Amino acid sequence: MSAQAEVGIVMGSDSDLPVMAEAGAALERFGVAYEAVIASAHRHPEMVARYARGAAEAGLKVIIAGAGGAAHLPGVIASLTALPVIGVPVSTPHLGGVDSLLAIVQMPRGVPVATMAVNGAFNAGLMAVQILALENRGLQEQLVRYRREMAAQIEEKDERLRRVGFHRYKAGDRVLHPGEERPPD
Ligand code: RP5
Repeated sequence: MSAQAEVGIVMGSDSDLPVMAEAGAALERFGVAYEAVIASAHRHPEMVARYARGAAEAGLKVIIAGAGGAAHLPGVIASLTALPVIGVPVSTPHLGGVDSLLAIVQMPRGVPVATMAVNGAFNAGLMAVQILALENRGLQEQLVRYRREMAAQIEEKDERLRRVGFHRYKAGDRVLHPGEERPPD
């Protein structure tokens, strides 16, 4: 039996999947159970309302919502639940995601959405982990280790740069951030 999901990752379209999968990657890194859902605020508002209204009762503690363009999904979900909602503006072909960012970040007083950077789904996952860690000692310890790992990697990069020199330090050789996948050749 799979574990009860603590985080719901909701996206407005399957075209958001490549970006929103990063939120799942962050949660998996910390062993946090989540569910992923496609539910559009414009194309299927009833489904969004049902999901948001039932989320707390279903055992979710945090919702991550990502959408692009007229990205009303995170705000609509936030209006229908008292759970913390983390918004991920997904980049768009015409306006580069500034449209998504502004649509998500400019919430009215009283209904906040914690808005990440454009395509910042990995950080959304991390933010969810940090919220859950408030009541979970194991997650707190994992977060401390994660930060230490990042610091160690900076030192490793610095050491390599000093060793091989500015011109021989190729970006392709660079040490990856914790949780970052090496891009395909
Ligand atoms: C938004 O419209 C979705 O979140 C997606 O980012 C964007 C485009 O959706 P598709 O036309 O690719 O389904 O609602």
